[in-house]
Amino acid sequence: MQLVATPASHFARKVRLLLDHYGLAYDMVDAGNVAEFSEDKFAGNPLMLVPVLNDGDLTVYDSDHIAAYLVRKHDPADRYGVLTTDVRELNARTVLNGMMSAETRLLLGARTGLNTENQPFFDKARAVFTKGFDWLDANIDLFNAETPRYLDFHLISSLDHMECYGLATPDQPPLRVLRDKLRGHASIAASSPPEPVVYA
Ligand SMILES: N[C@@H](CCC(=O)N[C@@H](CS)C(=O)NCC(=O)O)C(=O)O
Repeated sequence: MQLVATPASHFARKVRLLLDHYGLAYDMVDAGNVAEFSEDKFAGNPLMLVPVLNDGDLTVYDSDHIAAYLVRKHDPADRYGVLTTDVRELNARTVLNGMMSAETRLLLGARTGLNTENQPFFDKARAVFTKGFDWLDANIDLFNAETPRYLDFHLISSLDHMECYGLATPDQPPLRVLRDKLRGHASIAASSPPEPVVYA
């Protein structure tokens, strides 16, 4: 299997955490600067986003779609709760995906030369972090620091990425405790984002 991603990508990390917890081997192909849009960079994904999974003849786009594909193929018992139909858990997934998109908006805006300060479009992205942290704190019972599941992989991928790029960090003590406990698992720490890459 081949995962087209970047070492710092938060959307890719939740898939990598699942692959790692299953002990599935894969090669990571670094897509480099995802703000660029050369045709072949994204393994045929017309949305020009990573991650993309290549598995034999199959190509799978989108992190949650890839996660569900891996579960159906390798873990019918769904040990990490990827195929949940619980409405609150799926709301949490939606909130986290929205926060992660806000991260991308700010980073790629700045990376492509936009001034992201005092601009309503980017101010709204930053407000998503504040409101998102409040929502996560109010729904903290959905997470499990002792035996992490896909939702926990999702949370730590977002929080670590935000911090790595200096975007935001939660003030809520329970959320910080949860984050630190998740970071304490060697299986999670192993894929922590590297120092941010600065593209010329
Ligand atoms: N819904 C997609 C979002 C993926 C995404 O936004 N990936 C970022 C990198 S972490 C990206 O490729 N961004 C390029 C862009 O927004 O142009 C998923 O879950 O895989």
